[in-house]
Amino acid sequence: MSHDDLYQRMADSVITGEAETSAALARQSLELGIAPLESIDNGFVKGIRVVGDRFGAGELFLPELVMSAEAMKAALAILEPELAKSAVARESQGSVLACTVQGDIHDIGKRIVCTMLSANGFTVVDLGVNVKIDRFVEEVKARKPDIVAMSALLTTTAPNQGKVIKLLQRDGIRDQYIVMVGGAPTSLQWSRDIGADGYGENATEAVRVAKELMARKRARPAPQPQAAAPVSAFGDAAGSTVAAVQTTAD
Ligand code: B12
Repeated sequence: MSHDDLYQRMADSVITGEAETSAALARQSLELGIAPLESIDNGFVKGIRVVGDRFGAGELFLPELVMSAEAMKAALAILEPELAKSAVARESQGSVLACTVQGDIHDIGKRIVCTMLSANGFTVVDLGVNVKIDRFVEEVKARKPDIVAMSALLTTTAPNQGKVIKLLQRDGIRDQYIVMVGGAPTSLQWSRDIGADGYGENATEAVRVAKELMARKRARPAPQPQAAAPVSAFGDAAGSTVAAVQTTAD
């Protein structure tokens, strides 16, 4: 079977919501030496996008959406540990505090982003999904990450990314953090409109943008005392794992 055929079968397994098949295909791809992110992007994500479009068009309903999401997650359960393993021990690239914003329970894409950031040397703390705006701001203040990363998949919840930024501005600490946003309803223009520093269309872009913004931050003159919190405050500087602090907030 060619790689393209395999990718097509991966997409089909998500479309039909066959979790066991998705997991088996994920395993097969690893045996064939295919990079996990290739399988995710060329196979499984293509399938879940088709499902999303059909759901949006009223051709599929919530139970089917849920089954497809389960199939996607079954594949990721096999692939994510391999993604994380691709990490090369190196100096930490910086610390990231991530969440899916209040009102939103989508986390598949955010998890891929967090895993990829971690695999690329960032120390990531993922607060999970549906994280209340106020709580997230409090966590930012307490943990003082280099990067604040917010995911939103619903047009109704994407504005919560902007609300977090507004609260950081209100408290006079906005400039201490790099703010990155992503998720299907967001865009580069959206990130600019709400005053974020960066946007990533996918996990590869998220890593590229995060590294670029960190390089800019490091090139800046001496930061304010609060912003100078050491990355090691987040734990292991190798940053090889994503610390899932809490998976679901109220
Ligand atoms: C799977 C899915 C679900 C699953 C989620 C499972 C889970 N654990 O995540 C379930 C079944 C639970 C679900 C529920 C719902 N869903 Co839904 N869902 C989807 C679907 C099909 C795929 C999302 C996904 O996982 N994509 C694959 C990943 C890899 O892509 P991604 O999330 O976009 O992430 C990538 C990038 O965006 C980026 N990225 C993501 N986050 C971040 C963050 C940062 C900082 C950066 C830099 C980058 C970045 O990198 C990621 C990796 O490449 C989308 C359709 C779509 N096209 O998005 C609908 C979709 C998002 N859902 C939709 C809806 C309506 C709902 C429900 C309201 C349905 C309902 N009636 O209950 C509920 C929402 C409940 C809630 N309060 O959140 C709509 C939203 C419509 C809108 N305009 O707002 C969509 C668009 C479907 C549609 N076409 O109508 N859903």
